Amino acid sequence: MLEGILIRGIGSFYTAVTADGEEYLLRCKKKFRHLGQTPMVGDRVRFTPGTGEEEGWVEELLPRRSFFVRPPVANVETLLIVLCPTPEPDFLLADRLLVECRRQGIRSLLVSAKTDLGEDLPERLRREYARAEAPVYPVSTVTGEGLQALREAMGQDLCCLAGQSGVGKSTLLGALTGLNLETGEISRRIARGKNTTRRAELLLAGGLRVFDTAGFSLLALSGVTEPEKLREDYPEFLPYEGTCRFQPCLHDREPGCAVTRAVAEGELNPERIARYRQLLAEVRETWKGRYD
Ligand SMILES: Nc1nc2c(ncn2[C@@H]2O[C@H](COP(=O)(O)OP(=O)(O)OP(=O)(O)O)[C@@H](O)[C@H]2O)c(=O)[nH]1
Ligand SMILES: [Mg+2]
Ligand SMILES: [Zn+2]
Repeated sequence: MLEGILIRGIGSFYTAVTADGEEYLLRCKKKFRHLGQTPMVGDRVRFTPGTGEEEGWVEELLPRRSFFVRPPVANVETLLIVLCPTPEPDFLLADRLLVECRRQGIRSLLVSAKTDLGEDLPERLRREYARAEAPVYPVSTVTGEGLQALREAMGQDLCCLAGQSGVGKSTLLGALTGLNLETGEISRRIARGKNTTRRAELLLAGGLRVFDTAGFSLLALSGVTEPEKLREDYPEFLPYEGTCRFQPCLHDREPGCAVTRAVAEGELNPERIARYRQLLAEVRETWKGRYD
Protein backbone atom coordinates (compact mmCIF):
# COMPACT_ATOMS: atom_id res chain seq x y z
CA MET A 1 0.00 0.00 0.00
CA LEU A 2 1.16 3.53 -0.80
CA GLU A 3 0.55 6.88 0.85
CA GLY A 4 -0.20 10.14 -0.92
CA ILE A 5 -2.19 13.36 -1.03
CA LEU A 6 -5.35 13.78 -3.09
CA ILE A 7 -4.73 16.62 -5.52
CA ARG A 8 -7.84 16.33 -7.68
CA GLY A 9 -11.28 14.75 -7.58
CA ILE A 10 -13.57 14.51 -10.57
CA GLY A 11 -16.77 12.50 -10.25
CA SER A 12 -15.83 9.28 -8.50
CA PHE A 13 -12.19 9.50 -9.61
CA TYR A 14 -9.37 10.93 -7.55
CA THR A 15 -5.74 11.64 -8.30
CA ALA A 16 -3.19 11.07 -5.56
CA VAL A 17 0.42 12.15 -5.62
CA THR A 18 3.12 10.43 -3.59
CA ALA A 19 6.12 12.08 -1.94
CA ASP A 20 8.29 11.24 -4.97
CA GLY A 21 5.86 13.09 -7.27
CA GLU A 22 4.19 10.07 -8.95
CA GLU A 23 0.50 10.52 -9.76
CA TYR A 24 -2.07 7.72 -9.42
CA LEU A 25 -5.66 7.60 -10.65
CA LEU A 26 -7.86 6.12 -7.95
CA ARG A 27 -11.44 5.27 -7.16
CA CYS A 28 -12.97 5.37 -3.77
CA LYS A 29 -14.34 2.26 -2.09
CA LYS A 30 -18.03 2.29 -1.21
CA LYS A 31 -17.25 1.78 2.46
CA PHE A 32 -16.35 5.48 2.75
CA ARG A 33 -19.90 6.47 1.86
CA HIS A 34 -21.23 4.07 4.52
CA LEU A 35 -18.84 5.61 7.04
CA GLY A 36 -20.07 9.06 6.05
CA GLN A 37 -16.59 10.03 4.86
CA THR A 38 -16.09 11.98 1.66
CA PRO A 39 -12.51 12.31 0.51
CA MET A 40 -11.46 15.93 -0.05
CA VAL A 41 -8.65 17.42 -2.03
CA GLY A 42 -5.75 17.73 0.41
CA ASP A 43 -6.61 14.51 2.23
CA ARG A 44 -3.74 12.19 3.00
CA VAL A 45 -4.70 8.68 1.94
CA ARG A 46 -3.40 5.15 1.86
CA PHE A 47 -4.11 3.42 -1.43
CA THR A 48 -3.41 0.43 -3.63
CA PRO A 49 -2.10 1.55 -7.01
CA GLY A 50 -3.82 0.36 -10.18
CA THR A 51 -2.41 -2.14 -12.61
CA GLY A 52 -1.91 -0.96 -16.18
CA GLU A 53 -5.32 0.12 -17.50
CA GLU A 54 -7.10 -0.34 -14.17
CA GLU A 55 -7.28 2.50 -11.68
CA GLY A 56 -6.31 1.89 -8.06
CA TRP A 57 -8.28 2.21 -4.86
CA VAL A 58 -8.31 4.61 -1.96
CA GLU A 59 -8.16 2.34 1.09
CA GLU A 60 -7.97 4.70 4.02
CA LEU A 61 -8.35 8.39 4.81
CA LEU A 62 -5.74 9.58 7.31
CA PRO A 63 -6.85 12.03 10.02
CA ARG A 64 -7.37 15.63 8.89
CA ARG A 65 -5.47 18.39 10.63
CA SER A 66 -7.88 21.03 9.34
CA PHE A 67 -10.62 21.38 6.78
CA PHE A 68 -12.93 23.86 5.12
CA VAL A 69 -16.39 23.03 3.82
CA ARG A 70 -16.72 25.71 1.17
CA PRO A 71 -14.42 25.24 -0.65
CA PRO A 72 -13.95 21.59 0.37
CA VAL A 73 -10.23 21.31 1.10
CA ALA A 74 -8.39 19.41 3.80
CA ASN A 75 -5.14 19.95 5.66
CA VAL A 76 -4.55 23.60 4.78
CA GLU A 77 -1.49 24.72 6.75
CA THR A 78 -1.32 28.36 5.66
CA LEU A 79 -4.26 30.48 4.57
CA LEU A 80 -3.59 33.52 2.39
CA ILE A 81 -6.39 36.00 3.05
CA VAL A 82 -6.50 38.20 -0.02
CA LEU A 83 -7.87 41.75 0.04
CA CYS A 84 -7.49 44.53 -2.52
CA PRO A 85 -8.63 48.12 -3.20
CA THR A 86 -11.31 47.10 -5.76
CA PRO A 87 -13.58 45.30 -5.06
CA GLU A 88 -13.88 47.15 -1.74
CA PRO A 89 -12.03 45.15 0.96
CA ASP A 90 -14.27 43.02 3.16
CA PHE A 91 -12.58 43.31 6.55
CA LEU A 92 -15.27 41.34 8.33
CA LEU A 93 -14.64 38.38 6.02
CA ALA A 94 -10.93 38.66 6.85
CA ASP A 95 -11.79 38.64 10.58
CA ARG A 96 -13.99 35.56 10.20
CA LEU A 97 -11.26 33.77 8.30
CA LEU A 98 -8.72 34.69 10.98
CA VAL A 99 -11.00 33.29 13.69
CA GLU A 100 -11.43 30.10 11.68
CA CYS A 101 -7.67 29.79 11.26
CA ARG A 102 -7.02 30.24 14.98
CA ARG A 103 -9.53 27.53 15.81
CA GLN A 104 -8.00 25.09 13.40
CA GLY A 105 -4.35 25.93 14.04
CA ILE A 106 -3.86 27.26 10.52
CA ARG A 107 -1.24 29.96 9.97
CA SER A 108 -2.68 33.05 8.31
CA LEU A 109 -1.14 35.70 6.07
CA LEU A 110 -2.88 38.85 4.89
CA VAL A 111 -2.22 39.51 1.22
CA SER A 112 -2.78 43.09 0.13
CA ALA A 113 -3.26 42.57 -3.61
CA LYS A 114 -3.30 44.96 -6.60
CA THR A 115 -0.94 47.48 -4.98
CA ASP A 116 -0.64 49.02 -8.47
CA LEU A 117 -4.17 50.41 -7.87
CA GLY A 118 -3.16 52.22 -4.68
CA GLU A 119 -0.70 51.99 -1.83
CA ASP A 120 -2.98 52.68 1.15
CA LEU A 121 -4.32 49.21 1.88
CA PRO A 122 -1.12 47.51 3.16
CA GLU A 123 -0.69 50.28 5.70
CA ARG A 124 -4.32 50.06 6.81
CA LEU A 125 -4.07 46.28 7.18
CA ARG A 126 -0.88 46.61 9.22
CA ARG A 127 -2.61 49.12 11.46
CA GLU A 128 -5.78 47.07 11.99
CA TYR A 129 -4.07 43.69 12.36
CA ALA A 130 -0.87 44.78 14.10
CA ARG A 131 -1.59 42.57 17.08
CA ALA A 132 -3.55 39.83 15.34
CA GLU A 133 -0.56 37.65 14.43
CA ALA A 134 -1.25 38.06 10.72
CA PRO A 135 1.63 39.57 8.75
CA VAL A 136 0.80 41.66 5.68
CA TYR A 137 2.24 40.92 2.23
CA PRO A 138 1.69 43.64 -0.40
CA VAL A 139 1.65 42.20 -3.95
CA SER A 140 0.78 43.17 -7.50
CA THR A 141 0.65 40.80 -10.44
CA VAL A 142 0.93 43.86 -12.72
CA THR A 143 4.24 45.18 -11.33
CA GLY A 144 5.43 41.91 -9.80
CA GLU A 145 5.84 43.60 -6.41
CA GLY A 146 6.06 41.26 -3.44
CA LEU A 147 5.64 37.98 -5.31
CA GLN A 148 9.00 36.58 -4.29
CA ALA A 149 8.55 37.55 -0.64
CA LEU A 150 5.14 35.85 -0.64
CA ARG A 151 6.55 32.70 -2.28
CA GLU A 152 9.16 32.53 0.45
CA ALA A 153 6.54 32.97 3.17
CA MET A 154 4.46 30.14 1.67
CA GLY A 155 7.42 27.79 1.62
CA GLN A 156 6.45 24.14 1.46
CA ASP A 157 3.19 24.52 3.41
CA LEU A 158 -0.11 23.39 1.92
CA CYS A 159 -1.46 26.85 1.15
CA CYS A 160 -4.87 28.10 0.19
CA LEU A 161 -6.00 31.49 -1.08
CA ALA A 162 -9.21 32.92 0.32
CA GLY A 163 -11.11 36.11 -0.29
CA GLN A 164 -14.04 37.67 -2.11
CA SER A 165 -14.66 37.07 -5.77
CA GLY A 166 -12.58 39.37 -7.93
CA VAL A 167 -9.76 40.14 -5.49
CA GLY A 168 -7.34 38.45 -7.86
CA LYS A 169 -6.78 35.03 -6.30
CA SER A 170 -6.54 33.10 -9.57
CA THR A 171 -4.36 35.75 -11.19
CA LEU A 172 -2.06 35.70 -8.17
CA LEU A 173 -1.98 31.92 -8.15
CA GLY A 174 -0.95 31.99 -11.81
CA ALA A 175 1.78 34.52 -11.10
CA LEU A 176 3.08 32.53 -8.12
CA THR A 177 3.08 29.12 -9.77
CA GLY A 178 3.72 30.09 -13.39
CA LEU A 179 0.60 28.20 -14.44
CA ASN A 180 -1.96 29.61 -16.82
CA LEU A 181 -5.20 29.57 -14.84
CA GLU A 182 -8.69 30.79 -15.61
CA THR A 183 -9.34 34.29 -14.33
CA GLY A 184 -12.25 36.69 -14.37
CA GLU A 185 -10.84 38.47 -17.39
CA ILE A 186 -10.65 35.36 -19.54
CA SER A 187 -14.08 34.17 -18.50
CA ARG A 188 -15.65 37.50 -19.41
CA ARG A 189 -14.17 37.20 -22.86
CA ILE A 190 -15.70 33.79 -23.37
CA ALA A 191 -18.91 34.98 -21.66
CA ARG A 192 -19.18 32.29 -19.04
CA GLY A 193 -19.81 34.48 -16.03
CA LYS A 194 -17.35 35.85 -13.54
CA ASN A 195 -16.95 32.95 -11.14
CA THR A 196 -14.47 30.92 -13.04
CA THR A 197 -12.80 28.73 -10.48
CA ARG A 198 -15.18 25.84 -9.86
CA ARG A 199 -13.64 22.81 -8.29
CA ALA A 200 -10.79 22.54 -5.84
CA GLU A 201 -7.44 21.26 -6.99
CA LEU A 202 -4.06 21.09 -5.32
CA LEU A 203 -1.38 22.58 -7.55
CA LEU A 204 2.22 21.48 -7.17
CA ALA A 205 4.07 24.03 -9.24
CA GLY A 206 6.71 26.72 -9.02
CA GLY A 207 8.07 24.96 -5.94
CA LEU A 208 4.79 25.61 -4.11
CA ARG A 209 1.92 23.47 -2.86
CA VAL A 210 -1.22 25.52 -3.17
CA PHE A 211 -4.93 24.89 -3.63
CA ASP A 212 -6.84 26.40 -6.51
CA THR A 213 -10.40 26.76 -5.25
CA ALA A 214 -13.64 28.51 -6.02
CA GLY A 215 -14.40 31.72 -4.12
CA PHE A 216 -14.46 31.29 -0.37
CA SER A 217 -17.99 31.64 0.90
CA LEU A 218 -17.48 31.65 4.63
CA LEU A 219 -20.64 33.62 5.34
CA ALA A 220 -20.94 32.57 8.96
CA LEU A 221 -18.47 31.10 11.41
CA SER A 222 -18.57 27.34 11.22
CA GLY A 223 -20.13 25.46 14.08
CA VAL A 224 -21.87 26.84 17.13
CA THR A 225 -19.61 28.70 19.50
CA GLU A 226 -20.13 29.80 23.06
CA PRO A 227 -20.01 33.61 23.07
CA GLU A 228 -17.39 33.35 25.86
CA LYS A 229 -15.05 31.53 23.47
CA LEU A 230 -14.83 34.05 20.65
CA ARG A 231 -12.40 36.29 22.50
CA GLU A 232 -9.89 33.41 22.64
CA ASP A 233 -9.49 33.73 18.87
CA TYR A 234 -8.24 37.32 19.19
CA PRO A 235 -4.54 37.35 20.09
CA GLU A 236 -4.72 41.09 20.85
CA PHE A 237 -6.89 40.41 23.92
CA LEU A 238 -4.32 38.21 25.67
CA PRO A 239 -2.46 40.97 27.55
CA TYR A 240 -5.78 42.22 28.97
CA GLU A 241 -7.38 38.94 30.02
CA GLY A 242 -8.22 38.92 33.71
CA THR A 243 -7.80 42.67 34.14
CA CYS A 244 -11.40 43.78 33.43
CA ARG A 245 -13.66 44.78 36.33
CA PHE A 246 -16.10 41.92 35.78
CA GLN A 247 -15.05 38.30 35.22
CA PRO A 248 -15.51 36.75 32.82
CA CYS A 249 -15.62 39.80 30.56
CA LEU A 250 -16.53 39.40 26.91
CA HIS A 251 -15.04 42.83 26.10
CA ASP A 252 -18.33 44.05 24.74
CA ARG A 253 -19.98 46.92 26.66
CA GLU A 254 -19.15 45.86 30.22
CA PRO A 255 -18.16 48.74 32.50
CA GLY A 256 -14.51 48.75 33.48
CA CYS A 257 -13.46 46.67 30.44
CA ALA A 258 -9.70 46.78 29.88
CA VAL A 259 -10.17 46.29 26.13
CA THR A 260 -12.46 49.33 25.91
CA ARG A 261 -9.83 51.31 27.81
CA ALA A 262 -7.04 50.03 25.52
CA VAL A 263 -9.04 51.20 22.48
CA ALA A 264 -9.58 54.63 24.04
CA GLU A 265 -5.86 54.90 24.78
CA GLY A 266 -4.92 53.94 21.22
CA GLU A 267 -3.39 50.58 22.13
CA LEU A 268 -5.94 48.52 20.22
CA ASN A 269 -7.43 49.28 16.82
CA PRO A 270 -11.02 50.58 17.13
CA GLU A 271 -12.22 49.15 13.77
CA ARG A 272 -10.97 45.66 14.49
CA ILE A 273 -12.55 45.71 17.97
CA ALA A 274 -15.86 47.09 16.62
CA ARG A 275 -15.98 44.16 14.19
CA TYR A 276 -15.19 41.75 17.03
CA ARG A 277 -18.30 43.08 18.78
CA GLN A 278 -20.31 42.64 15.60
CA LEU A 279 -19.16 39.00 15.34
CA LEU A 280 -19.86 38.52 19.04
CA ALA A 281 -23.46 39.68 18.53
CA GLU A 282 -23.76 37.14 15.73
CA VAL A 283 -22.29 34.35 17.84
CA ARG A 284 -24.72 35.22 20.65
CA GLU A 285 -27.68 34.96 18.28
CA THR A 286 -26.54 31.57 16.99
CA TRP A 287 -25.90 30.39 20.54
CA LYS A 288 -29.39 31.46 21.64
CA GLY A 289 -30.95 29.59 18.73
CA ARG A 290 -28.81 26.48 19.11
CA TYR A 291 -31.69 24.18 20.10
CA ASP A 292 -34.09 25.45 17.41
N1 LIG B 1 -4.78 46.13 -11.38
C1 LIG B 1 -4.67 44.84 -11.06
N2 LIG B 1 -5.66 43.98 -11.41
C2 LIG B 1 -5.52 42.69 -11.07
C3 LIG B 1 -4.39 42.21 -10.34
N3 LIG B 1 -4.57 40.88 -10.12
C4 LIG B 1 -5.74 40.54 -10.69
N4 LIG B 1 -6.34 41.62 -11.28
C5 LIG B 1 -7.63 41.65 -11.99
O1 LIG B 1 -8.71 41.38 -11.07
C6 LIG B 1 -9.78 40.67 -11.71
C7 LIG B 1 -10.20 39.45 -10.94
O2 LIG B 1 -9.13 38.54 -10.89
P1 LIG B 1 -9.33 36.97 -10.60
O3 LIG B 1 -7.94 36.43 -10.47
O4 LIG B 1 -10.21 36.34 -11.58
O5 LIG B 1 -10.06 37.04 -9.18
P2 LIG B 1 -10.50 35.81 -8.23
O6 LIG B 1 -10.22 36.26 -6.84
O7 LIG B 1 -9.86 34.55 -8.68
O8 LIG B 1 -12.07 35.75 -8.45
P3 LIG B 1 -13.05 34.46 -8.28
O9 LIG B 1 -12.48 33.32 -9.03
O10 LIG B 1 -14.33 34.96 -8.84
O11 LIG B 1 -13.14 34.20 -6.79
C8 LIG B 1 -9.26 40.36 -13.12
O12 LIG B 1 -9.81 41.28 -14.01
C9 LIG B 1 -7.76 40.52 -13.00
O13 LIG B 1 -7.15 40.89 -14.21
C10 LIG B 1 -3.36 43.15 -9.99
O14 LIG B 1 -2.34 42.85 -9.35
N5 LIG B 1 -3.57 44.45 -10.37
MG1 LIG C 1 -10.68 32.68 -9.32
ZN1 LIG D 1 -13.23 43.28 29.05
